[in-house]
Amino acid sequence: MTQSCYPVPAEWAERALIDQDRYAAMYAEAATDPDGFWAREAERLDWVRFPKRIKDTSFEEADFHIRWYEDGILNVAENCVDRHAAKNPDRVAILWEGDTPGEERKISYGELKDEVSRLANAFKTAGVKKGDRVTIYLPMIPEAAFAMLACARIGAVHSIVFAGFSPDSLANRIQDCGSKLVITADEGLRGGKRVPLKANVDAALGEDAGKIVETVIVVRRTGAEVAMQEGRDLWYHDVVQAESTDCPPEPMGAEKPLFILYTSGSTGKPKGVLHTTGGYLVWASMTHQYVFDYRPGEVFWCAADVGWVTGHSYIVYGALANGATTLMFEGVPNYPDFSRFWQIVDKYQVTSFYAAPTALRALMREGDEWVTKTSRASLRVLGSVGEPINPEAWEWYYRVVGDSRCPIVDTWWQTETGGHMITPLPGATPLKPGSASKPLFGVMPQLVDSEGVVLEGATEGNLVIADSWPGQMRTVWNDADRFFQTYFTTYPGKYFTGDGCRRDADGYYWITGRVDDVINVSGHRMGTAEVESALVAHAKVAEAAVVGMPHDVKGQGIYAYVTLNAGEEGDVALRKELIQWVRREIGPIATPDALQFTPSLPKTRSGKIMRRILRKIAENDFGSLGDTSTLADPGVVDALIAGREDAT
Ligand code: 6R9
Repeated sequence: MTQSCYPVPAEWAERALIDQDRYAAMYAEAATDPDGFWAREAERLDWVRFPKRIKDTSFEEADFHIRWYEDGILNVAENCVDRHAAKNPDRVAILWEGDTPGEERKISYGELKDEVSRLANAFKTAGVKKGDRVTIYLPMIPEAAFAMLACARIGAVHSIVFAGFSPDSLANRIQDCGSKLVITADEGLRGGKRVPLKANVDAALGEDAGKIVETVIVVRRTGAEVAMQEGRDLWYHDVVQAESTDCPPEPMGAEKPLFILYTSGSTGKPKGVLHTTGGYLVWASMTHQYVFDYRPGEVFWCAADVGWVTGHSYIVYGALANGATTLMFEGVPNYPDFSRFWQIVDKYQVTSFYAAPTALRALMREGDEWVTKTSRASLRVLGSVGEPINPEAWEWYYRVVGDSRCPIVDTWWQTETGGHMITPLPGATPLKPGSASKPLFGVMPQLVDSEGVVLEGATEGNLVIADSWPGQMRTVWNDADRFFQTYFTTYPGKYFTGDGCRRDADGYYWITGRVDDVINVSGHRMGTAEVESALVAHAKVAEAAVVGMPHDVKGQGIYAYVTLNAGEEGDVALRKELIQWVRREIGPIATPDALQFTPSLPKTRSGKIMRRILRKIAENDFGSLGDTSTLADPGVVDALIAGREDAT
């Protein structure tokens, strides 16, 4: 296979913060003198007390602990807001572009400080104290960032639930972390469509979650009429109006929780990934600066949603810690037409643009003209995140969007890692389309075989990280045991990422995708077990197995195999009903792309479903089903193949 490689352009090597030599020197220093390296990187933040203890970590079972900057004291909102407001009060912190073209807001650092302080005071008035949890269920409006920073300001722990999740998913997340306050909007607006957020909150609080939540603050976004429950629900504009803009930031220990973000794993129940204060912010700030080669004054646009980790680390925390102007877009790439992204780039003179391959593939198939009719001359760096980017989409991004001028940083990382881990640096790394390339400072990737043997040189295996880095998650909320079991027992002494990976002869890493029961739909993680439990919750379903299938735009689609209860008939109407059912239970992102009824599932004699076979059939690849002799009933395979064509 021939493979293209783009050298670092000379002008980039010259002007970039980090060139090839500097990358090598910094990588070596972080490995040999982590305390020295990370103490220096910590200087990028303002500390109430600068830490003396820097790295204190062990992945070994007997002595398992992850602590960074433990004796340091700081406040995240102070670092993301106040220190910039003091120096540059008029600099724009947030540029907001609404769903409808022409709707916009500009919030300066000075204004941001007032907004965040008022809301922080309103949280306090509502009884929120240091360490309490607040659930944020908001669309992409500046109030989402205000709410995050207001929590950070008073030491409350936020848990953002993506506004596309269902009332049930919201209720589960509220209950798991015990939020006493929920902040939401009357409705969301995406691509001209309204999302009934307040009504979803009401539904979520109907049952057990309703016993925990004391206050619901509602932002007026569309002006729709919504039910307000006396004694519980308050309008945002009423509560903040009554509050002062003076709210001293709470001094926080570096290892105190900053936020919880739920993410899918191999089991049915999403995990509450916990990030803490000091290490996370150093990591978010450092990666934002180096990976996008960010310079003050530039306009940075991360097109993710704040409901995902990418939005947390790069729309809000990393960008604002660096005093950047961050762009927040409420809408979608194809509304009102396929040119929207690039029109926004021109309108705000965006310098860095960061998006998921799924969005690029969706735009790519609409033709180049939507892109080429815009200028995009302001762009310097392009970023990709969330899933492997196929070389075809990479080349299109590079040639058509970036006019063969802008380096592409293909950033591999996870909710668990807090920020970028393996990625090119624009002034240091020759680019290979489809490869996330090289590890960042302090990141020690290894490839291991299924026995845990470390593989050297050009090879392929399971991706593990051999030592801790500051942005690493600290625990699963309320379940330290699950944290250890999930990430540190498969390959003892190492963090297991759940991803497969290839390393080429130049030491470049190529992520091949998940090796566990997680599928990546449009850059969003979905646990197959979550979809399965939603399906079996339907009265007519006996059993379900869900696998990923290749999908042109989404990367992976969701393929469900369903066995019905005796006497039920799997017809077109029921297929539709089940697909809608999953959508309602979890949210639109979990909507199955294909659903096949089958009299039984392929199981081993010990009752384990052989997903390998189900994946092959979903891929329409019947020739290489592998060994089927261990199946309890090998005949099931023929039935599955016969039923394949009725699946969609
Ligand atoms: C940031 C984010 C994490 C999973 C991860 C991997 C996949 C993310 C990628 C990538 C190939 C990249 N992934 N970035 N695969 N190349 N540049 O997406 O976090 O939602 O937790 O997903 O996404 O499989 O394990 P999260």
